[in-house]
Amino acid sequence: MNATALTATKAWSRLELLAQTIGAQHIRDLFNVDAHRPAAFTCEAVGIRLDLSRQRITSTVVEALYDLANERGLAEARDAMFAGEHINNTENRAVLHAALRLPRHATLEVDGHDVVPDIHEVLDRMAELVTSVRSGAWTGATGAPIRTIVNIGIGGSDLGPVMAYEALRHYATHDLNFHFVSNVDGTDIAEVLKAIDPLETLFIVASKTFSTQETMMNAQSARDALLASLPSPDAGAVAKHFVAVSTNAQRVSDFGIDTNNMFGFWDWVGGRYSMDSAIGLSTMFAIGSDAFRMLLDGFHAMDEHFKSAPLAENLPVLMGLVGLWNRSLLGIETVAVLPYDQYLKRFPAYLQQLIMESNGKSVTKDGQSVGVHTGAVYWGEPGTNGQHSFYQLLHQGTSTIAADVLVVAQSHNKLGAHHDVLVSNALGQANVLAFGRSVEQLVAHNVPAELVAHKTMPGNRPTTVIAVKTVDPFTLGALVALYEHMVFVQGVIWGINPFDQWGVELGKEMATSIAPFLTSDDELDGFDTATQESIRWYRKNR
Ligand code: G6Q
Repeated sequence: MNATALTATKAWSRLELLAQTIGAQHIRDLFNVDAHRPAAFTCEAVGIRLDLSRQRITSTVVEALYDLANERGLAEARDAMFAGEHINNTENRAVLHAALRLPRHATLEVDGHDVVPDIHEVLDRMAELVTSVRSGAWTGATGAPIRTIVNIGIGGSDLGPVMAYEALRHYATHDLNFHFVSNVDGTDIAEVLKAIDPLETLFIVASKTFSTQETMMNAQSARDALLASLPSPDAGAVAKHFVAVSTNAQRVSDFGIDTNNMFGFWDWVGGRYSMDSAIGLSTMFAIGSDAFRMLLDGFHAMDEHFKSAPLAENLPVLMGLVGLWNRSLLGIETVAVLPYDQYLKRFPAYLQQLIMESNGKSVTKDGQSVGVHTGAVYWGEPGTNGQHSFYQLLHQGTSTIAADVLVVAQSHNKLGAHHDVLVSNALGQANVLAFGRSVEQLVAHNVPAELVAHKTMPGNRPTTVIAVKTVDPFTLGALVALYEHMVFVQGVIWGINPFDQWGVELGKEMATSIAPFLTSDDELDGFDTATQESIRWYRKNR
């Protein structure tokens, strides 16, 4: 990484000037000057069409962003990641989620050891388990076949599995039911336990560390429910109804899970980058091992694209740089993720963690202040539902919110005109977000004078349209990898470490220190007065 402060680079000064000129122009005017923007700012690779024409950019801006990428050593940093260097400096770890999707014949040495055979050994064992359960060969403690899969995990051990299950439901077997439990709120597991028969259920305890409070409490409650439902005591029941995805064999075995049914991954896979590791076991149960391989192939194809495509055609680079332009130079704080595909309904939630836990940092890798705004707030809801909810603020609120509009050409559910109407909504919204409606246009349409101000749409909301042919395993893999590498690009330019998450630790420590005081009468002197009062209120009302 180039050690020069970001703001001291030549490209940065140039971009600051461009932000005041081009960045201040209306997208409408940019199109008036150049109607061929869609051709100039649309790129297609790995089945994904990325249209950046409705962004406040020109080729001059993009050139300056490439210069910035070069000055910040983007290509070198990317190569260092793929080579397994310990780029996660605060945890002294390699960052190799891309290794998880390497084909069987590839080789990749990490700290002197080829990891590809290890990765495929786990994938093969996962596939064997899936076949055994789906075929009915694996039975529960009473000999009943498994009809339900419950994934118990949180954060990176939950959001990817949930998102992928929803996204690929069209490809999922109907012979199994799926549930996902994450919250330490007992309601989460309780409602699932009401809906299932533990004797026909396989619980996947997905926890890299096998020590996460939420996951372990939920796993224990699930184990209690299983034991309570047994017709007679059975010391081997837990092993027949629980498997683990973890790196911690001792804890897995202490829980009662047969370590032959433990599926491992490695410290170079971060939680939020792990949906394509063994953490994806529930996904494999749903779609089968062949389709899971297609998912991995989609990830891998995007990895290869990111590694080899020139800057001007490189989707993650373009998306990363334009996102950084919006955030750090135009001051746009948030991005709404708007998938116009019901199967992608959990994609915004997935991206929230991927992007915000990765780039929600304010110091560089060497502990200096970044000096500019970093990680944008990502949030969203599926297309038309959002239109009847928060789009009002997107269109006429006082904040400028950027948007990623996801459009799919072919629906898996061809039902009359539904899909054409859905797509017309996506394109209509992208149009209004970018171009708005001016006073002149309204007057020309004879809008009553007293309503003109109310109906004026400022537009000029930077909007990216990401289009794919259909949501299949390969495309989903490519789409997730696109965002993963976008995050990386931005992290490199900002000079931060996207692969640690120290910000979440202190809250966990505080919760642990508060817990014993909620159920005792101990003095609260060690806490601030606000926490003291809250604890007193809880003691009285619990
Ligand atoms: C993700 C984070 C975090 C993690 C969860 C679950 O990048 O590290 O969300 O995935 O805290 O951790 P375990 O898998 O260890 O239970």
